[in-house]
Amino acid sequence: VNGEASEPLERYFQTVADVDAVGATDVVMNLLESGAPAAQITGEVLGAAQVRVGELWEQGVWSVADEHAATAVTETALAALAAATTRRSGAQRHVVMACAEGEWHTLPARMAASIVAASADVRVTMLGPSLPAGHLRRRLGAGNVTLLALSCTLPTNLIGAARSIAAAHDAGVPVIAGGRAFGQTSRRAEAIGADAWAADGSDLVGPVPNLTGIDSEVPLEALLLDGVSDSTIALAYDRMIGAFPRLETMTPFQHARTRDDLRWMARFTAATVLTADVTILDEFLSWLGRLLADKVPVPVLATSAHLVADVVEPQAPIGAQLLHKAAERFEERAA
Ligand code: B12
Repeated sequence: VNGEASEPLERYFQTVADVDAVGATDVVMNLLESGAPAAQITGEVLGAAQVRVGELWEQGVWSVADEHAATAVTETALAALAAATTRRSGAQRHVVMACAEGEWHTLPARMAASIVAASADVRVTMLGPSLPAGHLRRRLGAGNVTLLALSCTLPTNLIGAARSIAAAHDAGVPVIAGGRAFGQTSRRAEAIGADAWAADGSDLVGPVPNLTGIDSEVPLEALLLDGVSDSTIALAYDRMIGAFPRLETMTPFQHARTRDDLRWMARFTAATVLTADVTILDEFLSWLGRLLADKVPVPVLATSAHLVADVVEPQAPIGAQLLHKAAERFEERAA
């Protein structure tokens, strides 16, 4: 796939944009027949196309419906690829793939799982979206599991991921964590007690990590910020309207969406408190700034982050400090 570079990606993306699942499957199967490894097709074609889908949604060019249709096409193409490459094996190793509680991005996990399933002697069980830790514990406790592969896409679901890791350790099963929420280094995964972090599904056929048995106790502040009450959000919201009276003219729908955004600020702060990794808040505020670029000016967004920090401070002083500082950095970056 490399070299003449993005050509297969462009061909594939066209089928996705046309919602042509048959064409998409053809592109993928042709690549496989011409000798491209499944992992490369998954990462550089299917995965790269999905990243582009996300960007088009983020820019408001594509609707949620366009994204759903595109994702359905990639799910079909991935299923065909997996069916063609999965090996029936003696299954020395049994990898259970699960998504953290709250996590509905299953396609990244499925991509990683299909890469593993293409190796001999590995069996993969895919447990799908948002799995409560108690039920994961029961499934892992049934025995005969070598490894839990834990996928997490949204950093706000790292709290659920921490619970999943504790459940696996309770069952004596080591955990390799992966997915977008963990970022580009092992730092966040280590912070929540994972035994290893991996960027790629192919790492799941490497050495099984030792079970460290470390369970990160989710800090109370993180839990309070993640479950921030409606009345706390309403307080920050009222102060925001007070500071920017012309926002009063927004539609009821816009008012509700704005409160949602304030809640996301508190929840991404929770993930930052949990992992002690401030890049979570930096990436989030940059993302929100891009998402709202033509609707909300940077100073308004920065001020609203400060207001959220103020209202959560009595319950979450560490988080409040982290959010204030991140709001300052956000404004500096934008200047
Ligand atoms: C499709 C999609 C959805 C679908 C998912 C359907 C499905 N069946 O999966 C739906 C509609 C459910 C969805 C919902 C949401 N989404 Co969404 N979604 C996407 C999109 C466009 C593609 C996801 C995908 O297929 N990725 C496939 C590849 C690209 O993922 P990957 O993480 O790189 O995975 C690779 C590796 O990380 C690795 N890997 C993954 N897991 C694991 C595990 C292990 C153990 C290992 C070793 C490796 C590994 O292997 C993969 C293959 O190489 C992404 C864009 C993106 N960049 O991912 C947005 C995106 C992730 N979503 C986003 C958002 C905001 C949301 C929502 C909050 C929207 C909303 N307001 O409701 C909700 C949240 C849902 C929830 N609570 O989980 C944002 C997140 C931004 C942020 N700040 O973090 C993104 C980035 C879009 C964007 N550009 O803004 N989404």
